[in-house]
Amino acid sequence: MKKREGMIVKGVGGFYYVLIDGRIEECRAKGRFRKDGIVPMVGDKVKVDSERNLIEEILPRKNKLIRPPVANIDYLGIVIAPKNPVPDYMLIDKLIIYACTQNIEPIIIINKIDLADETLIEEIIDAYRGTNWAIFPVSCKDNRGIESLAHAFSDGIITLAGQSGVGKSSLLNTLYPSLDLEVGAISEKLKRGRHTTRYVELLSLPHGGMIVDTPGFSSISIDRIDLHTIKECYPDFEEYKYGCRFGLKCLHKSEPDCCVKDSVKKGLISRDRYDRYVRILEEVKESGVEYR
Ligand SMILES: Nc1nc2c(ncn2[C@@H]2O[C@H](COP(=O)(O)OP(=O)(O)O)[C@@H](O)[C@H]2O)c(=O)[nH]1
Ligand SMILES: [Mg+2]
Ligand SMILES: [Zn+2]
Repeated sequence: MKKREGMIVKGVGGFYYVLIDGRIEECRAKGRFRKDGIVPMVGDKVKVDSERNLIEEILPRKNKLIRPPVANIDYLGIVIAPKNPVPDYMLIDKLIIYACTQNIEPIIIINKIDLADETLIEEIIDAYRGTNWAIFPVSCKDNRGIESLAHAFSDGIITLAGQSGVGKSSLLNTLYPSLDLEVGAISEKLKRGRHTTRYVELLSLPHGGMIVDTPGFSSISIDRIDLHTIKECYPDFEEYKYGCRFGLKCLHKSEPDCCVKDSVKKGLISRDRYDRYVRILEEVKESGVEYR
């Protein structure tokens, strides 16, 4: 029996559309899955019996998101606008933490650069420079930066997240013009109601890479994350953490002789990023989850 490997790009009414060798094949899942409680997801890498168009096996998942319901996401495009709306930095930092804990690489996308002057954009870049993650200033209005952004995830699957109004739908339309999503003031809720028959789909882009055809979360709760895990999501602290008196046990919060705190004082780590880090630790602690 001939088995080939592919990826589910869409699932509708019991049919799965599997991308195999550059072609999309309509498949069903083998009956056994239902008995075992296995539900194939968009993004799943699968083995297909191509004579019977049957999904025989789902390969281990790297991660599994709920909103949007997609597996094996490689990149989270965190969309920010310099203004209209002003950045919600707490949300941005929480999205970053969420991405890291799911084994997803954050890509910071500053959209609407046509609306702001250099200094405002530099301010946002500065806050995240120390993380070494890719930061892309773009504009859906004049297409600046779009090409380089598209290249950044040409080896994987990306999904977009960020505040309402930052331009997630516009960005999707810019990257994949035939998608033609509604843009503007219509609330996400209203939209969802109207598009009850729409299913999440992975779109293949001309530069390579795939994008989830609907924006993901615009809010996030990270209550259930261990405080030390949160700490690990700050590559901007990385270089300094070995200098703390309590070594790797240091949360960089109220411990004495903390090299991370000293580095904030010296201006080597963004003060705002650090202050928000402490607020996030407090919030998570208040939610009642104890740390080790
Ligand atoms: N000036 C400017 N406006 C933009 C840009 N991208 C999106 N917009 C506008 O911002 C508003 C919100 O965009 P939308 O894509 O619906 O944001 P979403 O809520 O994140 O999906 C719309 O009025 C868009 O036309 C951009 O690059 N520049
Ligand atoms: Mg939208
Ligand atoms: Zn420390």
